[in-house]
Amino acid sequence: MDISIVVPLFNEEESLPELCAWIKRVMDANRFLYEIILIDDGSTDNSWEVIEELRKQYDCVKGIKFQRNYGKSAALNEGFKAVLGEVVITMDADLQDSPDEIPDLYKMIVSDGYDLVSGWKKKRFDSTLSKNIPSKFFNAVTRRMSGIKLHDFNCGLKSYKKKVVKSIEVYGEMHRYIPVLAKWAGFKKIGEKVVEHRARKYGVTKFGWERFVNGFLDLASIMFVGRFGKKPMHFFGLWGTIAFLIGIAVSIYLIISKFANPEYMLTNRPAFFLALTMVLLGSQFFLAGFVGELIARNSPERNSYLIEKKIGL
Ligand SMILES: Nc1nc2c(ncn2[C@@H]2O[C@H](COP(=O)(O)OP(=O)(O)O)[C@@H](O)[C@H]2O)c(=O)[nH]1
Ligand SMILES: [Mg+2]
Repeated sequence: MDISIVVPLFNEEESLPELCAWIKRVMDANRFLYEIILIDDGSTDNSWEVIEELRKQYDCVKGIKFQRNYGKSAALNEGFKAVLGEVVITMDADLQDSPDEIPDLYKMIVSDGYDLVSGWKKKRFDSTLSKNIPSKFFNAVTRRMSGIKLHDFNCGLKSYKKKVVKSIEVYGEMHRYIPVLAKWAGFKKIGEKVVEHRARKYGVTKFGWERFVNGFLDLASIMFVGRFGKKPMHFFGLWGTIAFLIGIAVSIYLIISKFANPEYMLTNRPAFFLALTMVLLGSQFFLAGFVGELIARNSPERNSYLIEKKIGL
């Protein structure tokens, strides 16, 4: 199979028939062998009934229905487990992403050798204040933190080598950082393609302001887990040592100056509180590091590595 199209969705009953018909048109024109995996994430409208109808109509449509709403990341993760195609395309169900982009995204993976290609909604048809401006800021921060040069991390339209999606685990709200997850998993050839973005035709947007808070917390955990997940002490130990040493240095200075000026009250001096805080903070960091190490040591994941190739085994 050439292409698996993974579509996570939540309450998109009106868009689905149009989406599938359009995908089919594009795929047939290019003679691709393909499947469409629709993941209904506990929709409260008739999305699932629509998917069942579509299944009767097209053989290539497959569906997964969650008991309740788990979020876009969970849906993508389940979809990724099911895919059979050599190239995996994810797209939104709301017709804001155009299936006409699929052939080019496919080509970039198979001919140009990209591991992952992310769409870039250069011209965006969403509200400027609640989407476009926050999104620029969010992308700039993610670019800095991850070192990946993408303009639009959270574009729903992306293509992947099958190996990439089978190597990563998407949970929480991590769907925004799939390129970062891919990079941590060792896939470095990450590309970008300007894609057409369209105004929402049916239904309403499902992502409000909470996505900012959750989004940045997730970025923090992703960076931490990626870098220090298997060796937490390297993080806590370093900062613990720095804080502790600063605390000790200030304490020594205070003791010396107490001998020099015995009439000077220690507790009246700001440096005293600095020393106190730093020593305590340093010890706390160390404790957190040790606890982190204990947890990492007991984790079933502690020795799981992504092995690229084996020979003679
Ligand atoms: N699985 C799943 N998909 C969702 C959820 N919320 C939104 N989506 C899908 O994610 C895509 C993008 O959502 P949308 O509301 O259009 O976000 P926007 O384009 O950023 O305004 C659409 O296909 C939605 O159906 C959810 O909770 N679970
Ligand atoms: Mg949308």
